[in-house]
Amino acid sequence: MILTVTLNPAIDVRYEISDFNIDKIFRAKSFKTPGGKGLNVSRVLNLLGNSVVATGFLGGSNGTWIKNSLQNLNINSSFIESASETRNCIAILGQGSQTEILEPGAEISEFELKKFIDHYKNLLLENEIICISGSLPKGISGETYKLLCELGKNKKVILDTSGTSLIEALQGNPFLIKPNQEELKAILQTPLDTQEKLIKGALTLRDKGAQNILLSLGKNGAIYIGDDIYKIDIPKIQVINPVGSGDSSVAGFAHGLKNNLPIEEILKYSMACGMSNAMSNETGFISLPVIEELMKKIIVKKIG
Ligand code: TA6
Repeated sequence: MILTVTLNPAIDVRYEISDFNIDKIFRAKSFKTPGGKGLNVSRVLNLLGNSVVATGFLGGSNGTWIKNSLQNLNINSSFIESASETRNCIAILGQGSQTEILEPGAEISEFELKKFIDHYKNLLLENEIICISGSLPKGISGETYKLLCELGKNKKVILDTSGTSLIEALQGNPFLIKPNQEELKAILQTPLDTQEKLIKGALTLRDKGAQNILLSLGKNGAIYIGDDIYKIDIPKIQVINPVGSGDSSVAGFAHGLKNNLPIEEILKYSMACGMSNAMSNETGFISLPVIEELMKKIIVKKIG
């Protein structure tokens, strides 16, 4: 099975408001999904036919709602209960634009964290691929991600987080990190306006401990730095909802890894899942026929 870790899950509430603007009142229907990055990864992995177990913290009535929703989706969950309520995250989708409002999340006590670490050690015994995603809840430092990576050092740990949580976790030697261009720019505090600068910048994260790097470049595809360096070119698509595309691309990568595919195929899966999510209204959702079509149009070139 593949283990997904979401320490700061959320109920993702989506509003589709085509003429959204500030300073106005809108009446809109809400769509809810179990969210936080790792739960989007879980849902896409499940749609790709993988067995997944989702872990992290859940609390209060929002926590119960997420647990029940995962059960309805046939996704195994094994969360630690927190005394503090799980958050809501809001996404407002306009025409080709999105506004996100992300709550900070539950406060996790030292006791709850210790309980989780013991639980995680047990879950590691049964899972080879570990996807750790998202922000950290209050009460948990970046050191925690470093520890989770270290504990999983004999496994393949995919870590998708940003800022200081990412920097601190690099010493734990995650198998893969997946920053986007903006996140890399924020970390390095330098303009990254050429492919050469992007590769050089990403390589500094490898020097800090990441084993492999998938640098996403939005509509310009991605650069992968592993044993070799690859540029991935993607076809133009009509974006409907980009929320969860990064998470879907993590799921695509983990799926390829799980099935021992060659790296070129893994990268194609990763991109196709991200794009399929962006082409759908739903967050953390993919369509298998769409993926099949997209895979034919993605070009993976070895550039170094
Ligand atoms: O990637 C989109 C999304 O996963 C939403 O589902 C929302 O829950 C949010 O990001 C959470 O991100 P965070 O970085 O705060 O954990």
